[in-house]
Amino acid sequence: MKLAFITGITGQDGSYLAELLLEKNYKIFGILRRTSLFNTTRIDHIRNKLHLRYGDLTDGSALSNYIHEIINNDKDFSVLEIYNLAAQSHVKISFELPEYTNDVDGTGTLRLLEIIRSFPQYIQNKIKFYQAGTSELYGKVLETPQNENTPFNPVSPYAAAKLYAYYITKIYRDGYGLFATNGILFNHESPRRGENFVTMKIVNGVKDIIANKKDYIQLGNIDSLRDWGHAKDYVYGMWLMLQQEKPDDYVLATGKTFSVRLFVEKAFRIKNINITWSGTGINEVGKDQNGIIRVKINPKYYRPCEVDLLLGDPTKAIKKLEWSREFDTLDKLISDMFH
Ligand code: NAP
Ligand code: F7E
Repeated sequence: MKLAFITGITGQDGSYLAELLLEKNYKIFGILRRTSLFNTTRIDHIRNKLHLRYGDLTDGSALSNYIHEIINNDKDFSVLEIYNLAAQSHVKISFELPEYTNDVDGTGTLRLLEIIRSFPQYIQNKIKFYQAGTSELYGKVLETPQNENTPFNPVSPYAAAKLYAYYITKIYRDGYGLFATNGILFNHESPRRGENFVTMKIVNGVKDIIANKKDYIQLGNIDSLRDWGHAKDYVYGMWLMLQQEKPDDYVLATGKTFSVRLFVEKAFRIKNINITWSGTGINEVGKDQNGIIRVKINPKYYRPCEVDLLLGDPTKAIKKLEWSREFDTLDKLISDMFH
């Protein structure tokens, strides 16, 4: 029996990964974060096939009890794949919650690795660990495009916490021989993307404008460049990473970069609205063909430090993992996000 334990199973990636692993007949375990409102909307359609209980990356003993219980109850398992996807994943919010972000995204990773290390060798040999690393590690980029050898230069508390998680994963791999792999994933989106990430905010904004629920969208820096792919393709890449004989680090990216500004234009164009820009800085606006303002700049969405340009080189994943993408253009991604 193949087992999978997914932290962050209620999130965008966790929900797609759970669907993929169900198709592959894994027995899937996951943790739910205690919140005052239900947070399972992304997995409600498969919930009866999953084994879920409350847990939190800040609570090491609860995680340990759960993982020990999973292994004790299925002693003859062939493999336990642990996908650590849980995180305070919002870069801007990490400036407001730096300690919490560090505790969850950084120390949380260490907690899981220590739990794996607490098992006898013959059990450790059957555990594979995936760490959800990020292109934010490259920060103010030191070379373009970015690949597995590009030096990191993080510029947010989120990226600093993920940098710790990246290195502690590598250290436990090199030092203790754990099967521990870092994915370095560039931005990936989907209809399940959180509403306060820029792509979903734009798509929802366009929908609200069409439905006459709002007049315009307010954004921060629209000149940053991102390499956007589809989450469904990226969770497939995560799974491939854990099917390899040896652990390693892999970049998943599209190899193309676009500005937030262009994303705005494309999202409106799908609904037959042509945006033209006028003004500069915080006075810049985007108007539709009737001269009505549809986009305004609000500096409250600026970050203390910005990551200006991300462009990934996925050659290693394509060659070694034979990774391929179904959503191979930005237009395909955006139109899927409207569904
Ligand atoms: P997401 O939609 O924000 O999901 C994050 C998940 O983590 C949710 O299930 C969330 O629970 C859970 N979580 C948050 N704090 C937690 C805590 N203290 N304990 C346990 N669970 C907690 O993020 P995503 O886009 O799916 O990303 C998945 C992972 O990949 C994250 O680690 C992210 O940092 C990383 N990543 C994402 C991208 C991207 O572009 N999407 C790129 C590179 C790396 P709730 O549902 O209760 O909030
Ligand atoms: O911002 C700009 C913003 O928040 C993208 C996370 O999944 O990918 C994600 O991090 C860009 C930035 O994603 C708004 O300044 C303008 O330049 O959608 P985002 P992100 O910061 O790139 C990486 C790889 C991760 O690992 C993270 O977990 O868009 N931007 N105006 C805005 N961003 C937001 N959120 N809201 C705005 O109004």
